[in-house]
Amino acid sequence: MEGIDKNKQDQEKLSAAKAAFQFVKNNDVVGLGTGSTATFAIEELAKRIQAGLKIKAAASSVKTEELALSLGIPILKLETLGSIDISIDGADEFTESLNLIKGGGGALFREKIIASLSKNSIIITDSSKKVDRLGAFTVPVEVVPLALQYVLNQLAALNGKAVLRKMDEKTFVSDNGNYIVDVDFGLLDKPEELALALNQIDGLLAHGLFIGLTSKVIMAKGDEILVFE
Ligand code: ABF
Repeated sequence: MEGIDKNKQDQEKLSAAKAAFQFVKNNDVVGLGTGSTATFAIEELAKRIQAGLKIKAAASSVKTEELALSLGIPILKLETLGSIDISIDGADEFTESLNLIKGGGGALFREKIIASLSKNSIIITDSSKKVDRLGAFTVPVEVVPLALQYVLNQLAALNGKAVLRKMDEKTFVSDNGNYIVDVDFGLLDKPEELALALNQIDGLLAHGLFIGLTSKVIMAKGDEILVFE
């Protein structure tokens, strides 16, 4: 990463995570994101529960659920929840208009369900995630395996350069048993239009463009906290 070392970046992630807790109230149902920034928030939440905060949580991935349970955070089943009071998650890129690319960690579908259920969807980031235009980070899409070739055809028709995600030389499989395809569409002039086009593709379960789902982005930059809403 240019311009910021990992320690400083982690410090910013932690500061952004702490700043999000001014919005968490007793008895809230809290949606928990996935990724290294969300992990800072989950660890901070555990400390606040030990100090007396009473909340219940919903997890956006198996990894997050395991971490939360190991830290004593009570977890509700996502399928039982009609709404979530507040969610705290990271992002791969965001713009000042609160559009995001998410899914670098492969948890985009559950993250999107949590964001969609949330009355207050808060994104926390270090200063590397803010961009003028989305798209330097490829757009992850989650694909039902039997539809892979069909979806690849449709992505090519949208001028996307698609790469099937691998991990340790094996095809990456999401928590939902699906593939993740990372698609390079170049820098996006109209992310809203691309999101609508991707929504039309059968077999494409979810994509990492989060448009109009975010209440605020809390970004730490050095010692400063910047809030975009
Ligand atoms: C999740 O974690 C994802 O949507 C996003 O891909 C990723 C960001 O990871 P990190 O916080 O480690 O940069 O929020």
